[in-house]
Amino acid sequence: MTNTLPSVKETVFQILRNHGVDKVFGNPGSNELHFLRNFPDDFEYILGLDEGVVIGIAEGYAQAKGQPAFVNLHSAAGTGNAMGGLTNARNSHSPIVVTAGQQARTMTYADPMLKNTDATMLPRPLVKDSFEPLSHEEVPHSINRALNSAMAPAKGPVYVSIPYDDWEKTISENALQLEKRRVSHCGAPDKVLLERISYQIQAAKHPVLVLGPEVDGEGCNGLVAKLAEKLHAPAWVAPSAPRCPFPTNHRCFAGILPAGEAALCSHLIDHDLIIVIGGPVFRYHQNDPGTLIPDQAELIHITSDSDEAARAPVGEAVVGSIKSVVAALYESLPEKAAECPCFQMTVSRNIDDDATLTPESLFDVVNALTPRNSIYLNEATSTLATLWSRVTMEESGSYYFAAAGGLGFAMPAALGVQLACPNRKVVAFIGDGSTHYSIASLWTAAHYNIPAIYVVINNRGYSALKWFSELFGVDDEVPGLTIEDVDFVKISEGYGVGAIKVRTIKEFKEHYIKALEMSRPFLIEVAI
Ligand code: TZD
Repeated sequence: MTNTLPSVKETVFQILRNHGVDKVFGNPGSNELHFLRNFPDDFEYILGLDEGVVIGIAEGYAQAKGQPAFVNLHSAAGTGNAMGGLTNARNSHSPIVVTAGQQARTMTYADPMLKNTDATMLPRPLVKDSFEPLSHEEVPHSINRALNSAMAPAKGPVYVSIPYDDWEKTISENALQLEKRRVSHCGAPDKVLLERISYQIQAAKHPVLVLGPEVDGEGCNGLVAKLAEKLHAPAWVAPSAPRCPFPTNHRCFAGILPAGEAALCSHLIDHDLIIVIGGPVFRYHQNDPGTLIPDQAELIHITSDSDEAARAPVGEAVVGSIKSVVAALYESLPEKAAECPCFQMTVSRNIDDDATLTPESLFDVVNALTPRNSIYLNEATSTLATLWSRVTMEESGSYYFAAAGGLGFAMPAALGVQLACPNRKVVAFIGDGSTHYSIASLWTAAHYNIPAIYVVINNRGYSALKWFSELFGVDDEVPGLTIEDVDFVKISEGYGVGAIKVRTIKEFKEHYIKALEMSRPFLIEVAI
């Protein structure tokens, strides 16, 4: 028997240490103050000024670090503000534990202010699981379970609502066991299954790879590059991919697939076997009805996400560790005698000082000046294809994009990514429209001196929606797609982040080079 048992709070911090967590991303309210009181010295509290910022920072951190991010929000209202971010976090498989303070147990009967009614229901279906402990003794169990569940394949956010009068109470002795628990995931691919798939791949005349974000999440970029080379197969990035799963300067890199049925299928028309690894089949955006895959083609889907496999409309799925499956497949395949052809598109670049500033020339300059292992985020929505065709991304964890298309991701996620990767440069491209959704990220950047570079591409409106309006044939009829007269330099400086507005390539180069050398955040507004 232990004489003095620790408090719920002490035990929870021990559990967090055991999971490698040393940061709490949050925005507090009265329900959270008991948790934050006497905050331990070996933890850092990162304040976001609204919950969209908090969840975005946590998402960037969790993805880049590959470890759980721990979030503390204020009851139902704080959770509500975080929901847009949770749509992205769920789709990007980000392991985030979102805690929210509940009113005191002794008071919830009266429906007081800031009670989180039906707390476990509120964040669904945007979380993998959701708990509200029935007693204070259960709090450490719920947090431990949430951490383990968030990290279990397929990873994702998990929610825990905690009454604030639980934190200072004493745990039950058995909860001490939680402080040293560990859950590991493994699983070798089944031999017979592997042989069959390998045989099918070897029999294909023109295989093609389609790679999703999980390849990057598992750090298998190099492995799939070797697989593509061995197969002499072009490697496409899956439509709407929120991460970069393949080195974009590799001879097998074919580009990013369009996000509509017909257009996507037309890119795969010459292939008899489509091997999809680490992503859904397929994540479309625009309604472009068509055949799913070419008539003569078969499809093999390798994923760790059983739901992804269950809902795919075509092909055979293998659910398991994509790293193990791809490694085993690679080993099983024979080398080809001939040299692997080059599938890369060539682009003509323009980085002359006198050239006009366009998304193309902007990305060309960025590509020429930025260190190779840098990390990019993109939320300048009409420039996505341009970035993919012009910017070299070689290493794992080089690119992040809002996985559900919810704007307000890149401003805060850039900070989380930079916190997780202090030795890599982080550059976030944000459209002038998107910048507003999590603009208060600038305060966190300044306050904690997180040296991300923001490039605000200001085309005075919602260009991507203008493109969609043309696609839908409604371009003369839609209001609200133009935004004028916003001064991002003033806004940025108001939050404490230095900023400059540029109009020419020459000016951009000058200030971008300076920003790359800085050890503090900086914002460059680019008038396009
Ligand atoms: N609100 C949220 C939270 N997410 C969204 N995706 C949208 C609204 C709708 N939306 C898009 O899907 S793209 C876009 C909006 C408003 C325009 C973004 O404008 P921008 O970039 O200036 O950031 P572009 O390059 O001008 O499109």
